[in-house]
Amino acid sequence: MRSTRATKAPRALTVAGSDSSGGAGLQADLATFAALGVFGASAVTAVTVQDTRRVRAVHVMPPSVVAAQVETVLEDLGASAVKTGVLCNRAIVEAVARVLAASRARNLVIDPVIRSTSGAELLDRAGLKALCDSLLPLARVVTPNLSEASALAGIEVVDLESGAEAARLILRLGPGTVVITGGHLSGDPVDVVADRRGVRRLAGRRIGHGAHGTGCVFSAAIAAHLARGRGIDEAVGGAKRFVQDRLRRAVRLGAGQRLLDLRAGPTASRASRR
Ligand code: PXL
Repeated sequence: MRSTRATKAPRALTVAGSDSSGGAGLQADLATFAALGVFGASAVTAVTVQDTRRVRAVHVMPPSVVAAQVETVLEDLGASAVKTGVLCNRAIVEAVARVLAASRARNLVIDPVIRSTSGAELLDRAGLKALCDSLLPLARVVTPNLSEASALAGIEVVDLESGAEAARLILRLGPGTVVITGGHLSGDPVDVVADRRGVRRLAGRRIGHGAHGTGCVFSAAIAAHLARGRGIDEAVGGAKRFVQDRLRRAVRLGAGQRLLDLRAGPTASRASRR
């Protein structure tokens, strides 16, 4: 009998906010999935009004609408990996956790977004607690930056030593792997990775002065690699290379932060040579 799913093509779902600038959020996630050969679906958690300078407004979706999107996509298309970004509040976190647990979603990547670079709150305090209690235990990977790691671990993360300690503490909340991204460290951006095997460092090179959406693209790229059947080390390493490559070609499209170049194929590299 023919399967109702026509192909086994890899597919991933992002549960995230819309970024009207296109540089972060679900727009960056879907572009990343496509660039890495993965079909993308999305469940919208919030609509942000923002440009390259700042977030002007956040319009939060009803939790039931978020859960319904996730459920509907997983029932029909399925997903070989799921990524979460902006989740806003406890009700959305808990609704998403419930649906993901019920559908036994695989390869869950959590980007625990708390604030935008410009300072807008994208997850409130109760939402953060719910993320720790109900979402992290389901996660294959969680990818906090330094300040998100501080919030999750409850200790100040300022260097690689405190990063390693925080990674151990976050691992106890239940995810399979913790990757603390070092982009905000002074000097070279070294990531701290913790799993059952222990804690290690992943060296990187500083490229320019960062760009809007780097964290979204990193976690989406991990999800894409997992969706394609890669192991966790390959997925994290591949995602880091992807971010570095696209950061090298970052462009200033507006008056504020640069955006990663997520355009497909040769167009992107031709444009970057001009
Ligand atoms: O980069 C974090 C982020 C994720 N998702 C959305 C955002 C931002 C930061 O501004 O707006 C929708």
